[in-house]
Amino acid sequence: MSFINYAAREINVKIVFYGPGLGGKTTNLQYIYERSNPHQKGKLISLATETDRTLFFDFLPLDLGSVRGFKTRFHLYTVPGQVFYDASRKLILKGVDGVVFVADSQNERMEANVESLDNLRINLAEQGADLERTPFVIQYNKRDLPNAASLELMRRQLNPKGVPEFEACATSGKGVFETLKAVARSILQDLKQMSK
Ligand SMILES: Nc1nc2c(ncn2[C@@H]2O[C@H](COP(=O)(O)OP(=O)(O)O)[C@@H](O)[C@H]2O)c(=O)[nH]1
Ligand SMILES: [Mg+2]
Repeated sequence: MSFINYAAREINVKIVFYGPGLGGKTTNLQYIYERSNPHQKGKLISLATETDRTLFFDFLPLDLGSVRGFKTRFHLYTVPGQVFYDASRKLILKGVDGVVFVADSQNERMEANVESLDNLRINLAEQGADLERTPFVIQYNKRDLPNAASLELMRRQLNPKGVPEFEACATSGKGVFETLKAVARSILQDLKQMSK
């Protein structure tokens, strides 16, 4: 549910990075934050729980396009991945415009990936949203690790519908902006469709 600020001529959109604990959501956000223009970004805010942190910041990327003369301000959030933080995840998902699912490529995390994706679907449905109708991309992170599952296996388990997918190594930044741009593009397409 994007929010329009007429005075500033800005459309505010919310992007949530979802996925299993320790998959690399926070690393993605930190990488994006560090490389965003200081004049275009807000503070990096961290809400800490005992074992996990939710990160948030907003920025105004000038290269990601505008809609009908309105600039778009992106609000990026990570969710805590651990199973028991479901209430926080639900809260963070409220009013989401687009989702990046950060999957952990390590073989032994496949079950956690599947579980987290199911959890995303359920939590969206609870707020009357449908993952199939939400701008959504998948990132296969940690491709640099020797115990990474094959792309075919990951695709079969996590992306049967063939949404845009990206291989990444968030620690080096490989694939991070490609992923972000893809979800941004998909959100902007939606907005343009709605404003017709
Ligand atoms: N080898 C490798 N490690 C990564 C990658 N992305 C994140 N990590 C590491 O995985 C751990 C968990 O990452 P974090 O971003 O905190 O995961 P989150 O729980 O999803 O937010 C950290 O030690 C990261 O440095 C990656 O692409 N490759
Ligand atoms: Mg995190």
